[in-house]
Amino acid sequence: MTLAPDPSELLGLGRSIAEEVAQGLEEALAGDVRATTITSKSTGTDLVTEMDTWAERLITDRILAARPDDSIVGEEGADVAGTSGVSWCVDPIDGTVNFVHGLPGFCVSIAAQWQGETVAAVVVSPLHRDTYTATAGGGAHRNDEPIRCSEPAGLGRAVVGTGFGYRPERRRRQAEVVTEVIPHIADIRRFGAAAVDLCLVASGRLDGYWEVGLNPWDHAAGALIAVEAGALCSGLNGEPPSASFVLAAPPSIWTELRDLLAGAGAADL
Ligand code: LIP
Repeated sequence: MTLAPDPSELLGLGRSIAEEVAQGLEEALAGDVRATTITSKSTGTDLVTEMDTWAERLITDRILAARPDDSIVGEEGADVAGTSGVSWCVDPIDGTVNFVHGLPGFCVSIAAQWQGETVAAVVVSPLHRDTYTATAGGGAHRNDEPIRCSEPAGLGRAVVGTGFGYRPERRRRQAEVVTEVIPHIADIRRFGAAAVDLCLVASGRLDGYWEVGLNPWDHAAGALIAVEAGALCSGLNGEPPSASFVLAAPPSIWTELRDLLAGAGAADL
């Protein structure tokens, strides 16, 4: 029988790798990222830089050097089948558009999963100087200080984040949903990296976040950090976060926000 791993050990490994990669990304910004090779994936706005590829290779190499029997899935195609029961879900640069434009908010996101459940998570946002971490049952931290989600009295006081996918028709619908939502909340934000948005909910800087169409590497780490900080994070009906829907918010407004989004057709995209 395979023994369950120690989440703290997985976090230590993931964190050291994420911080190394984040430093490399910050150094790359000293040059002209837009002058390097940039290609696109699903649509012309879904960018991949040389640094995405570099970062994913480095993360994969470092994990396998330390834990050769683990599995790895990554945004840029990493797909390693292991035997240990531990799987790593990696977004080498979440918020690639921010990175290309030198805007704060891109991050390195790494989740370690045991038998399908995320047990350790790290999100490093280098330009914010923020390292968010969590282990299952061990709480969430920013730069080693414990964090908690906010406790807004109601939706009218809530600053809520969201994101837009890359397909033009979906984006148009997502923008229409925002026009339905914004009259009922304090304000809306679109920062450009799902993992950071979830960590902003965890730290109480955002009072909620939703998005449709995310991939597992976008939300795996951030969702554990949000939940460990006291937020609720799931699909619209309480199911696990998925491409269908991710909604993270403090318990005090989760249901109100869910009802508002459902009424605005946020899931019908
Ligand atoms: C992006 C996100 C962004 C979201 C996009 C996309 P990428 O990830 O984190 O916030 O709106 O749909 O998934 O492509 O930069 O890794």
